Amino acid sequence: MPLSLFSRYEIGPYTLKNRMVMAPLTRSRSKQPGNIPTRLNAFYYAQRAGAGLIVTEATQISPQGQGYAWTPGIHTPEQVEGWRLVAEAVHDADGLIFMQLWHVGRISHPALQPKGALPVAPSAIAPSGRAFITNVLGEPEFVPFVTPRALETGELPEIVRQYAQAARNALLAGLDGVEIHAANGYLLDQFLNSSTNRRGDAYGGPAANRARLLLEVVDAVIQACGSGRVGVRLSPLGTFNDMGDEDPESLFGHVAEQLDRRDLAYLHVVDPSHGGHQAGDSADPRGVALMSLIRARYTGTLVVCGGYTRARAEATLQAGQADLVAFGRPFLANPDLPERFRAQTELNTPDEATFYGGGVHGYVDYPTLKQLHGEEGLPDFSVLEGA
Ligand code: 8OZ
Repeated sequence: MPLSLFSRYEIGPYTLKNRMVMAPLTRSRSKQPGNIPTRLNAFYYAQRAGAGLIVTEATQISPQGQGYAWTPGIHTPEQVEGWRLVAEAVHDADGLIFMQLWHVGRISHPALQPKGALPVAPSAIAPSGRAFITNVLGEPEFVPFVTPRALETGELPEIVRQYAQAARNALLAGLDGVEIHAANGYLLDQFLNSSTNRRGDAYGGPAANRARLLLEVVDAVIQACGSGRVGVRLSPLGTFNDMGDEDPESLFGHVAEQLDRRDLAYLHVVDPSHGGHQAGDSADPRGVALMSLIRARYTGTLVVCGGYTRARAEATLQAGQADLVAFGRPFLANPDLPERFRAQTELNTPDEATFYGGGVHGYVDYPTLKQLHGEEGLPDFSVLEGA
């Protein structure tokens, strides 16, 4: 059989049944108070266990790491128990699942921070745009970002320690590994990019300094989990969350080279030739060359993500430009995406209105092909309401 999305693939100690990764997707549906995963969340992930690998929604490593209402954490015993439901459900459905570890840095708001503190960042530079918080009535609200507080050099070891502890907690909950979120304008990406990092210490200035915090986190998490259970996600040229770098080729070339020395499970790159998060974002013309540079410098498993169709994913694998392809919105709306790709059949359309917050609707009620064709009944969602 020629290499395809449906060939097996080995990463670290695991064999993926296909080369389709479910991309990390924020859904803001954890139990309140406490940001705790639930049976409903477990059901959602288990529905998508046909992926070769699931990467969970971004999950905060600490209270300070939270930047959006209702996102789950992995820093309390209750959260570990909640994630255990998710891991067990995915494993029962023959899936593999890594947890994406997240500290948002400046993409937060005092309303979400312990004791109403300012969010933290490499430098005191406010992002443009708005934070997604809840008001005193617990209703969702968008409010302008504030200027964050620059972290002291002496605070960084504690953040590194929190990543390692979160990784241990993820394994304790039964997840198969972790992905360090260093993309999309959150804390580690804020350290990487020159537009958000104006530090004068060993963590600012030249690219090698700006990459230091990421590499310290990677090494600490490897110590906690073993390198074969650790992935890293980057978004070179990304503009989401008001990001930018003066010399992305040098920065991401250096990061790819450094990560290559660490025998990771994989490097996951948000394809810079795709454009950004928002519809209408245009592709950066430097994207294709930068992806080739990363592919050349990083010799391990490369996962790519960003607007891939089945056909483009197959072509990317055949051309040797990546080893695995991650799908976000297609997996969100099609729990049986691998089967649909195999059958080359129609896809459900994702409903943006139900992406963040809410319950069953727009979460676990996207039908499978078999349900659409009446070959299978719909689950009884009432048992999941309020679960
Ligand atoms: C969209 C909305 C909220 C969070 C990311 C974790 O961009 C996110 C995210 C995306 O990586």
